[in-house]
Amino acid sequence: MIDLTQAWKVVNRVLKPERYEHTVRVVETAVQLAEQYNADTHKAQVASILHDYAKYRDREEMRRWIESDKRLPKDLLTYHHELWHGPVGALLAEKELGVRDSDILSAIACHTTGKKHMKRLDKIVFLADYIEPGRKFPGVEEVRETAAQDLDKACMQASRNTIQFLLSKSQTVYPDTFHTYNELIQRVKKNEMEGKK
Ligand code: DGI
Ligand code: FE
Ligand code: FE
Repeated sequence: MIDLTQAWKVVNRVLKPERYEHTVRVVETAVQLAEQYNADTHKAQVASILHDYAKYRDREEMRRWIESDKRLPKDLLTYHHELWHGPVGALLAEKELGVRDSDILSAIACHTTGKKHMKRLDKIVFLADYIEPGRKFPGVEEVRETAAQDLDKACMQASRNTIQFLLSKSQTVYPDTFHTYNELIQRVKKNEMEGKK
């Protein structure tokens, strides 16, 4: 499997400088979250270094990968192409870079939208991409504060903010984005109810 030095070299080659800088901040944030929430810091590094690996792939190439690889959900094609780089990035990390670890591939694949039943590493990369210090989304400061306390709640807030943003622009929302929010808001409410008992 690719080592960290090789992974950094690869993304340094394929990403524009500002996207590479974003990646550096995502990795720093992901490592902090992994330490805080007892996740595998090595896997968190590999997944976050590679999370935007396919960001600058040609759109038609990504379309062909989605059409031809049976593991990729076809419904992606009917949603915004901005959503394609995660799932395609995971596929290409496996094919081109030899990444075999299913936790890492999953975290790369779902970093933009989240999904149902996210594992700890999925949440860490999803959240690190949202709260890295260069992000200026409305409401991001609240999510940063929550991230210090409650991983599920912070991911819920990130997906809620993204959905609100997309609705305010009359954009479509990919089902996995809703699944992330729905599952986590239920869990957060349940935890808060139990906390009051
Ligand atoms: O690749 P990055 O820019 O670092 O961040 P990202 O992978 O989270 O992609 C962010 C973009 O994806 C952002 O403009 C919001 C958009 N997005 C997230 N979920 C959805 C979505 N866009 C649509 N149309 N539908 C979604 O469900
Ligand atoms: Fe991304
Ligand atoms: Fe990113």
